[in-house]
Amino acid sequence: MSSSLLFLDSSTSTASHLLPFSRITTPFNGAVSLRRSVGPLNVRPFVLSPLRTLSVNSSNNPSPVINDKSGGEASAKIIDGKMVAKQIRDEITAEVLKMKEAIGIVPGLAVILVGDRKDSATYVRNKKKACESVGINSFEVRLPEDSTEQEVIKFISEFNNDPSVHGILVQLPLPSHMDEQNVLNAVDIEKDVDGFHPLNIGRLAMRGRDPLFVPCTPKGCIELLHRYAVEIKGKRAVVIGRSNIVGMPAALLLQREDATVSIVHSRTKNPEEIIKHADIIISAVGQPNMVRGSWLKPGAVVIDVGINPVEDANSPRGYKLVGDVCYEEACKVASAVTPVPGGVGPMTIAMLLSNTLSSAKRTHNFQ
Ligand code: NAP
Ligand code: L37
Repeated sequence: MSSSLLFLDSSTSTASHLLPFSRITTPFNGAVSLRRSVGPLNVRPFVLSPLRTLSVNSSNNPSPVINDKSGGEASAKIIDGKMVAKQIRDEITAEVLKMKEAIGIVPGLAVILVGDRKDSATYVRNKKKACESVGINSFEVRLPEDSTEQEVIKFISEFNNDPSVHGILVQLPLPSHMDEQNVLNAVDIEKDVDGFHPLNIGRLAMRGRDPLFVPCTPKGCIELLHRYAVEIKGKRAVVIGRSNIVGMPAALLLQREDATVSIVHSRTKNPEEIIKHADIIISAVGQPNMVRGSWLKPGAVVIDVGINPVEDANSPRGYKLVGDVCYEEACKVASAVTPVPGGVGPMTIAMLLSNTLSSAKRTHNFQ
């Protein structure tokens, strides 16, 4: 079976930035978490909003700006994942450079892509580009659809033993003839930057334990809530979807942040009744515009993970991407909403870079 080791990119950025965020250490063993205060958020006065208004702590950096793309009556704030992700990448760029200069180590991320799903190929390409932009080395293995599980595991083992690789990501979904569990179990837990190893997920679920890595998409959702100063503690949160890669870890994370969490899935009866009580909604379903404005509690904060292509004759690609939540309607009811694209997607990639950097730091005991 042929396989190709496609690239090794060792470019590093020399840019040094004024850092917009105060860095704090998360409970997750030193994983980089970048928080800033945001505000004021200009919430509608009649809406009981979960958003707290905090003062901006840096005048030379824009606060995550609140654009109103929806016109008319809409009043929700737009949670700008694209902009926040850029700020995080700038911070990571500076940290990567600092580490290289201090100890000569450059973090490395290996990505394994099996088959030729177009969406997966796009995300992997974006991950490679993001690595380049912050100076992280990237390694990519592309394997044909009909590869065997053993072939995938062979590459994982090589990356497990390669000291220049600090993070290994197997892009999901794998072809249906492979046992996902066998493949994910083969990733060294110390390099499991996707956080999908059962040991990492198990630790995420247990009180008093910390995973080495938190899955990138849910971590990106929580990071957006933090950066927009959305209080989570004591709030009612609903996660729509219970997949291993998004819904389930998102619910665990919200619970760790002291939200009261309900999970809605395909067998839930009357989902709108449950969703209507939520202060915070994270939707990861994969159904375009499923969540209607009338399902939302006024002032709720909506994090829309869904990425759904729908036909669009006006787009050069012939389709456009929409979320799980009807954006125009949500903008009229919610206090803050993530757009699709430009919301959670770019944060997923930023969190992957953050996990890779913290892995390299942990391995080399570099603060
Ligand atoms: P998935 O594995 O297909 O899981 C979908 C979940 O939604 C399942 O738990 C399913 O319930 C539930 N569901 C399906 N139809 C439903 C309905 N009508 N009502 C309530 N729940 C329903 O999908 P995923 O991997 O979690 O991805 C979900 C979406 O997020 C997709 O659009 C994907 O493209 C997107 N995504 C985005 C990012 C990002 O970075 N923005 C990252 C990953 C995924 P059951 O468990 O009962 O089947
Ligand atoms: N870490 N992420 C990890 N591991 C996996 O196995 N499947 C998977 C995964 N998912 C993933 O990478 N999702 C994802 C989805 C969207 C983007 C990035 C990653 C993204 O960049 N979305 C852009 C739009 C991209 C486009 O135009 O096609 C956005 O703005 O939402």
